[in-house]
Amino acid sequence: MSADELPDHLEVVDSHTEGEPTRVVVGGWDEIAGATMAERRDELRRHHDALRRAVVGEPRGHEAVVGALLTPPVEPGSIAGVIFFDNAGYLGMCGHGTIGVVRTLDFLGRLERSDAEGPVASGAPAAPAAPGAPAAQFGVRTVRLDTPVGTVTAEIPAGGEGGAGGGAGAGSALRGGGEQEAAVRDGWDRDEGAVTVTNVPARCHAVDVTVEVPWLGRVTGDVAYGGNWFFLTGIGQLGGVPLTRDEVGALTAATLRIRAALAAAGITGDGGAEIDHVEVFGPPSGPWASSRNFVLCPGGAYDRSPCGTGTSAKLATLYARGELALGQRWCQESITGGLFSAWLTRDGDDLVPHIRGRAFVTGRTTLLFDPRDPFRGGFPPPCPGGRTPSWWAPASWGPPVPWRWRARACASWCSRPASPGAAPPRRRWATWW
Ligand code: PYC
Repeated sequence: MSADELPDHLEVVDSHTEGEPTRVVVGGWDEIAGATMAERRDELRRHHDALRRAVVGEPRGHEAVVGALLTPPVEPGSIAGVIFFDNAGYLGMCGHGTIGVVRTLDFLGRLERSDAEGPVASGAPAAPAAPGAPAAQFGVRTVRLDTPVGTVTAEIPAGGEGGAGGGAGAGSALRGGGEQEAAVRDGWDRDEGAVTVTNVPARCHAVDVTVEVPWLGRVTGDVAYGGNWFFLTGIGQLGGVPLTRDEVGALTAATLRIRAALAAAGITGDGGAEIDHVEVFGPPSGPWASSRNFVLCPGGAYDRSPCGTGTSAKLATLYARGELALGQRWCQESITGGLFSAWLTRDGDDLVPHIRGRAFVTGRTTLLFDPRDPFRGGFPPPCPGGRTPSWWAPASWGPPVPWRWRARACASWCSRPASPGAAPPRRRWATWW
């Protein structure tokens, strides 16, 4: 599909989950061909990629937005299929996005409808026992969603009002101001507005993998899967940069270098899968959390939430190291202060992560695609290599990155086919610099 074939308009609902935005397409997008969710994702990638860029990319979106396209389900008992996408491409799974989708469906009243229709939600398995589970009187609706990497389950309290479009009411801990702060620090995850996702199984692929990274030196971390592939390392490996939001530029620069070095060294997940997320962990900002993280996403943006698939991968590495027991709660804080509460259960040989967090609907919008608009199909995201000027790097990382090194990294990042008539990527970025 080219930008010329975009629809006139699309209906979307925007939300954020612990700070990270999700844009769910709820109308105007035709059904995608394919018998499985993986086939539908591939169909989207091959023939409808202009829609992805138009929905999440600038000028309508921005680098952090994750889009979600709903499809009919492919598995019995599921209410829908969902394909997640971002500024760089398509995600296997997305934890914050699933919480956003479920909150959005609740906001639209579609969970009630599926309850009433019977087989959809009622076919779902019983909720797993959870540390800090919501109070029983709220009741729990369980819904299943099919993704390209498997079916996930989400629980949302019936009548939960905390994060829905109607806002917070009496009894909610999400009232803002001092009360919100108290809730965040004192059992916020028991709030009736929180959504719990039971993710696809997570696994630790390799521990203590060392890679040589330009200007950082040797960096050691673990490789794990939580619905996407991650390299997980400690902030101590990054030459003294603090794990704070003020240092997002330096953290982005460092993690981009780590990711490029992993690819150059041939370090992958199972079957040569690309490691497209890098996670850095450090101490939390207070006793309410177990750890704080910074997560580099595939398109070079950082996750404003603690990253659901990244937290799942973290649980698998902690378990592999004997540092987390089944059912033990891990509270992951993000660089922005967003929080996920998480724990593992076992299903046969599978380690199953559970992630609980809150989403808030922020808008309900009709996106318009004016045929006269030259940017109606968006434009490609800026090259992440272009987001790492050398002045972001602390002096301890060594001399400024030479132009030629950056040009090489950009050229490999920008290997996507250029649109007809566009300058070749390398020349484009070289000109930009
Ligand atoms: O929450 O899994 C997640 C996620 C992946 C990328 C952005 N968020």
